[in-house]
Amino acid sequence: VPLEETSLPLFFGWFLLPGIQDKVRCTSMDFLKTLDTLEAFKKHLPDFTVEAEKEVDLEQYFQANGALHCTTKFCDYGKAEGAKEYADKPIVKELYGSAFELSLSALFVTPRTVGARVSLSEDQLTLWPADAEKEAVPLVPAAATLPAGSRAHITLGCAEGVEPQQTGFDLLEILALQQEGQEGELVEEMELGSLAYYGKGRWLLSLREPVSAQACFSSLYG
Ligand code: 2AM
Repeated sequence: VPLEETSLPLFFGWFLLPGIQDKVRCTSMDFLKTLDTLEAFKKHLPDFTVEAEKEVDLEQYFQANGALHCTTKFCDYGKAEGAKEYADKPIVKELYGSAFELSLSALFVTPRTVGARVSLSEDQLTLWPADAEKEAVPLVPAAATLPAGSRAHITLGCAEGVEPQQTGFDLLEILALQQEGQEGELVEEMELGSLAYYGKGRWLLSLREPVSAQACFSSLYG
């Protein structure tokens, strides 16, 4: 009996190749290292942490978890809604194991998560589940009106006790503010790009040069 008929994976997604994982981790570390030394960050620190601390070491604050990837469909071994339908899609079968170039267009930090925004191409959107943004509506109501692919991200770290899926919700919140016309408060032109503040401890660094990341479309059984 083929494996696919006995069980479904934990999730499908694009898995970054090892070399580019190191590069993305380094870029993220550099960003965190710089961010927590900025006066603007210190000024907004009370939005970031409820504890009456004067400083926070962001590299310690976030815990990294496993291989870097961009989840397309969380299947939970078949228990998640639409898991089987996704796994059975001809395009998923056809492109399974293929190589892709993901475009990482921004880094973001919130009191809960740090992540990279992935800007999906038309081809990549064919693997994006139709309901990915809708699923987030109970937590981020404006997600209903955001374009498909808005939730696409790579989790780079989570604060203690925070689930990785939070990263996508945090990204959607920032994109919803942008859609409402809030540009964020431009804080600083950094080497990597422009840093803007969106309130409530939410920071977005729009990369001057998007990072192109080679990735394989596959799944994880875990
Ligand atoms: P992430 O995509 O934000 O990193 C295993 O837990 C992977 O599946 C993680 O990468 C995680 O989050 C993602 N994940 C977990 N639960 C999810 C859910 N309900 N919806 C979408 N993705 C989920």
